[in-house]
Amino acid sequence: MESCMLTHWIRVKMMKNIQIFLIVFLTILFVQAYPGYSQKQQEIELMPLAEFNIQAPVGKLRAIPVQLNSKTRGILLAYSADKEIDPWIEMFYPPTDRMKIAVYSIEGQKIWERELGKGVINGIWFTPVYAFDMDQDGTDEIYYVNNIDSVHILSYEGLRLAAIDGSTGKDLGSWPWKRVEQGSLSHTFRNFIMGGYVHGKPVLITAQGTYASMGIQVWNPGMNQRWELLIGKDEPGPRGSHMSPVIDINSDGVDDLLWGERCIELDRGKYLFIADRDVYSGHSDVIQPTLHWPDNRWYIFTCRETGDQGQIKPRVVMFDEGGNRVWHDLETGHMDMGWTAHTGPEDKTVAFTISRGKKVAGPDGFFRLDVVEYAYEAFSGNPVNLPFSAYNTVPVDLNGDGFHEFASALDEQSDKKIYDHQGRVIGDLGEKAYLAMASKFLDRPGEQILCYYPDGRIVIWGDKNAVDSPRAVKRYQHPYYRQCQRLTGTGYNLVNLGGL
Ligand SMILES: [Ca+2]
Ligand SMILES: [Ca+2]
Ligand SMILES: [Ca+2]
Ligand SMILES: [Ca+2]
Repeated sequence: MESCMLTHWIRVKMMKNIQIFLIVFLTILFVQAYPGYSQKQQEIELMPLAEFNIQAPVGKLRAIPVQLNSKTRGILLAYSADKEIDPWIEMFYPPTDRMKIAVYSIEGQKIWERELGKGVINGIWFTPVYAFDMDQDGTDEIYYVNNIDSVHILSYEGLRLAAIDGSTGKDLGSWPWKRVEQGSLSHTFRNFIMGGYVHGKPVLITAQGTYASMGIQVWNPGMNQRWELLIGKDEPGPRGSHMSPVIDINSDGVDDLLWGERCIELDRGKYLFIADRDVYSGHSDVIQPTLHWPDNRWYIFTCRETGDQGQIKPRVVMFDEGGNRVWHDLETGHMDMGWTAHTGPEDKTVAFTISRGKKVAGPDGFFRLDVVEYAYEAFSGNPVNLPFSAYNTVPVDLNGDGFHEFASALDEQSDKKIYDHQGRVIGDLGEKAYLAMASKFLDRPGEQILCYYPDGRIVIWGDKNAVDSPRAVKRYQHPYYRQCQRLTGTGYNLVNLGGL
């Protein structure tokens, strides 16, 4: 009797052990198959992944990932001691320092540096910078707008499209820069450089204007002009934007440029659509392609200033990928800045913008007064309350779960903190930090943030515990991802990846 009970006891004990073993074994298998799941347990731990000093005071700095050869990527820095110099006459001021372009390794070693001429102005509208491999030899060329006149800093005759070798900084070529606008300083100096692919072949885009007459030129390798589009100031339809996304919106193998609400395919320069062509003739500060992940369709978020005679309404419009209105809001307000972003854990897509009063800018930086924030559920337009102040934030997926955190470090009015979607502070970049890039530019999990500091320090921040989820990997592999990364030295394109 006793031995029978003992056998039963041993059997129960063994079954329990087998159960425990199975649970542990299956958990290990699950965690290995879905690393993003286990990563949710880990708190974000912000740390400097690289830190170096460029040994010069910095007012405004732009950064772009640059391909040095087929294997190695570096970082292009374009900067001077001056803050952003804007062409609007109430914000423009004369430069006090020469602009530099430099390439550093991702570990912080200087590879080369060039000081540009006295007539080259450190402002994103005067001097856009772009890195692109037009001849497909594995090394990016660097394209920028040069001014060869060192006395007349506002010369237009002196402007050139310049190309230099990304790995050495040596000159590759120089071409005249198109003039399409004879208006005010602010209307005249609005220059852009972008790139894209037509059935796998690279094309370079140069463009001018935003508010009145506008020009877009597309170049084949060898700088032969493929096509040009001139938009007269009285032509119907919207003007340009301060953002200039390049995206294959209809997935036909030909990239398309969103020039304001005008969607232009890059092969022959034909319009796919002009959204709001007959009802809107102003410019939208925000033009942001936004992916609806469940059905893999793009939407386009736009935010508008006061338009002609203040009659333009609505101020905020979401379009579908064919340029048709999905929803709109607000009849008044000067809308300025904004983004869309995907927040976890159950993928809520949010569209955010602000209205503002006066804006002042100069040697002390950018300041907006009377800022009011607006946020929406991106695809329905239903208002949402964000649990943090999103003004001056940039969406970034630090922990690699495929959803965005928010770094508040764009301007003087940012608090330099990083917020999660619940509004919790999960990191601090330091009170003097300014964000220049937020994407995956290091070969490690998660996205990273490159910050510059007035004393010349560059810090690349990232999450120590980052693990890439399957969704995050899908983002990084999307062709639009790399297109957005190239745009951080031209236009206000620092937030574009929030849409993906
Ligand atoms: Ca090349
Ligand atoms: Ca296309
Ligand atoms: Ca504007
Ligand atoms: Ca995240």
